[in-house]
Amino acid sequence: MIEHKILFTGTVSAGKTTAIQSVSEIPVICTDVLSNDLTLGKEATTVALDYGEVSLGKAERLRLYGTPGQERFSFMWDVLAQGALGLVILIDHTRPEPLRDLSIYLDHFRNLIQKTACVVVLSKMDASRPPALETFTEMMQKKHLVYPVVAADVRDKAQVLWILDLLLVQMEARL
Ligand SMILES: Nc1nc2c(ncn2[C@@H]2O[C@H](COP(=O)(O)OP(=O)(O)O)[C@@H](O)[C@H]2O)c(=O)[nH]1
Ligand SMILES: [Mg+2]
Repeated sequence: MIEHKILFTGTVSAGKTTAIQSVSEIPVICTDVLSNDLTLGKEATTVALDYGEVSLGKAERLRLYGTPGQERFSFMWDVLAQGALGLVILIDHTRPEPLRDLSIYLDHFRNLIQKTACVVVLSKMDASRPPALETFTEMMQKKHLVYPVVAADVRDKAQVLWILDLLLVQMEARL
């Protein structure tokens, strides 16, 4: 059995826990706690990690880890990044500065991304509302990071499998 560790990161409420729950074949281990931080706009937030698993055929399994969103838990980001073979960055497009959000994760995980694979996912996106998807791609090109940027609804299992496929294609290209 070949196993790959995949890490989901990104802003609070972008859908990290949801994405892992959408595809996991085991009950997701989730460390959400009730939050007293009303600015987050939701009652529960992840403080340590999420964990789920999905198998690809008989010989391969992905171990899916989700980071906490809040930057004050960023010490966990580095712990969780160890040994990861790919990174999914989820950006909630409805937040005030989604480009700035993306920049924070790209900068923080730059070493991991350059050694492995990355997909940027814009969640909750309404295509009529700026910034356009191309703006995110252009920002990454300026940082010399050439990775797919897609809009997706991670509540949908098929779309999360597609995101994982976009990562696996890059991983295979590196072998
Ligand atoms: N419209 C939309 N809502 C989403 C999407 N992903 C997650 N949500 C909702 O956003 C909320 C926060 O999701 P959650 O997975 O807890 O975010 P996390 O903080 O990144 O783990 C939940 O109510 C989800 O149902 C998405 O792709 N589109
Ligand atoms: Mg979460």
